Amino acid sequence: MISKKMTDALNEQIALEGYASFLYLSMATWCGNEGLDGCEKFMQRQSEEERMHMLKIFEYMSEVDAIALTPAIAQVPHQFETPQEMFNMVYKHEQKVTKSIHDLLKIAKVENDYTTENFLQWYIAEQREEENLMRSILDKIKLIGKSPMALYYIDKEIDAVNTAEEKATEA
Ligand code: OFO
Repeated sequence: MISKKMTDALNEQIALEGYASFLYLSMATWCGNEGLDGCEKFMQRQSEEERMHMLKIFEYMSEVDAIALTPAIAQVPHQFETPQEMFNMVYKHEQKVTKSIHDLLKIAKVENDYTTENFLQWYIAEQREEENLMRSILDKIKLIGKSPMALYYIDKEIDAVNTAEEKATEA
């Protein structure tokens, strides 16, 4: 059994992951409308992953006899200026999630809640990977610059990330 404080904090994390899933779905849709098919596919997969992160907490809470709450999701933005602005927003959101996971870990440590501490380790590693991925995408976008062909090349680069991730999943 976990504490009431930890239960509430995990429910907040569920809401954050759920928001990320909807935000990334909205971004995927925007990309699709802009003809950025590689980015659309990438953001769809990110959205699915966030849903999976949310569901993992549901499962964990059920295992430790705590009640997980299906969150109300605030309206997400639907319009983005450029892929760069959009990926910047993703990176910021991932940093927010990382901080929130670290805060959960602090609670677990204070409460000697070793079970939750162990559960959170997966998220710590995941956030490190995600932040690194978003940073490398932003670096590439910066390198490509603002030529008339920039959007085309950005989309091609993101599609190469899709292919690499698909291969990694298959392996
Ligand atoms: Fe689940 O927020 Fe990152 O990946």
